[in-house]
Amino acid sequence: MPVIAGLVPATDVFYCSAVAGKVLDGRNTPAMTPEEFGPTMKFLDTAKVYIRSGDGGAGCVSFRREKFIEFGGPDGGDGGKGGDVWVECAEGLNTLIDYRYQQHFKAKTGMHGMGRNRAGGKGADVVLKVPVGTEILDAETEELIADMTELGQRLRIAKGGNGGFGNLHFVSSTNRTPTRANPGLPGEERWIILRLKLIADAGLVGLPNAGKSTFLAATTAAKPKIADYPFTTLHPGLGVVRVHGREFVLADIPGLIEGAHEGHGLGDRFLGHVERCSVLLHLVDATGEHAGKDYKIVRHEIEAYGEGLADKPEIIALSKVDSVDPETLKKQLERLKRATKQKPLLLSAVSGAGVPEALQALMNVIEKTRSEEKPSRPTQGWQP
Ligand SMILES: Nc1nc2c(ncn2[C@@H]2O[C@H](COP(=O)(O)OP(=O)(O)OP(=O)(O)O)[C@@H](O)[C@H]2O)c(=O)[nH]1
Ligand SMILES: [Mg+2]
Repeated sequence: MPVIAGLVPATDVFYCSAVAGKVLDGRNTPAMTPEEFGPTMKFLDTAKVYIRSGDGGAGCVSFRREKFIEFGGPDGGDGGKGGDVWVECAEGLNTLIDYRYQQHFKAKTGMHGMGRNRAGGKGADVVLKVPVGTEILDAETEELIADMTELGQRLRIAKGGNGGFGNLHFVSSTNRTPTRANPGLPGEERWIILRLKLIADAGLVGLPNAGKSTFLAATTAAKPKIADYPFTTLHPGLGVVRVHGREFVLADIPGLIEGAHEGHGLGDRFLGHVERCSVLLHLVDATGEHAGKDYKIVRHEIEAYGEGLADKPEIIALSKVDSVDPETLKKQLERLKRATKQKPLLLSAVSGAGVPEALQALMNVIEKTRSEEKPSRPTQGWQP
């Protein structure tokens, strides 16, 4: 069974990709340190892919002809089934970058039937390995075919054609020597869209430069790029936060600006990566011009994006509180309070002030969601 996508090493941090050659050769590469990935990080969260399952093999027309054997008769075998196309949630993948290099996946045709009643073999399947959190959509209708959310989850998305019957199948009381056999059935073909929506418990949102990546770096082992200019983060990053022995996954996405839903800045498509989160941490820069207005800009974009994001629990925090004087801090806090109608947290990812409180607030919401999602225990045990 050919394995398609190459494996990208799994790390705590969201390092996707990179050394194209290493990824492309389709082998599991040895674990690399984040440094080895180098500056040319590549991330791909949508890919359009053509899939085709294999045709069935043709049935065979054959008659037994042997010296000294008087009554030979038909002995054409059936054709083999065509190969299927599967998608599988694979470990160690966190990007769809492999699908930039290959977009066509075809399973093999079934083997034809043969004489002496030999059936053809099944065509080889093809397996598309995808990271956890990948949605499979029909490219034409955009209908959701599957949501791959669990490791090892496997789904057949195109069934191979059945093999045709050989002439042995057509023997009847009135026709002892049928000379017909069926061709195999054709396989299915379609274009599909793979869309990765990362799986994280909490998501960071805010304007560019709000300190999102700094917060991720301060609270997890992730090492995102941090700099004093907008759009430092160009693709999402993940890290694991540990709070009092419990863990949750935090996602950092590129900053949003006014009009992001119309494509301004980097657009709002990265919001897809916080769609599955239980809670959002909205950071508002205390050194910004007007904390209230800044909050409303991002909030407006979240609402314009839709997909239920605006209904998610949101924890609001004024960030970078270490770099403003008390008077400005008070003013910004007042503005933010007025805009949000709640009491925001105050934090500084650099000094660490307010960070434990923010993490605890996130953890509380996540724990609540987890306990609600826990399946109720079966009341009766297994019985034969
Ligand atoms: N003094 C101080 N500076 C901070 C703090 N948090 C972030 N910064 C600085 O603010 C700048 C922007 O920080 P980033 O973490 O890159 O901001 P971001 O929100 O990830 O920005 P984008 O990725 O562009 O959306 C950097 O120069 C950081 O060093 C903080 O708590 N205190
Ligand atoms: Mg950033």
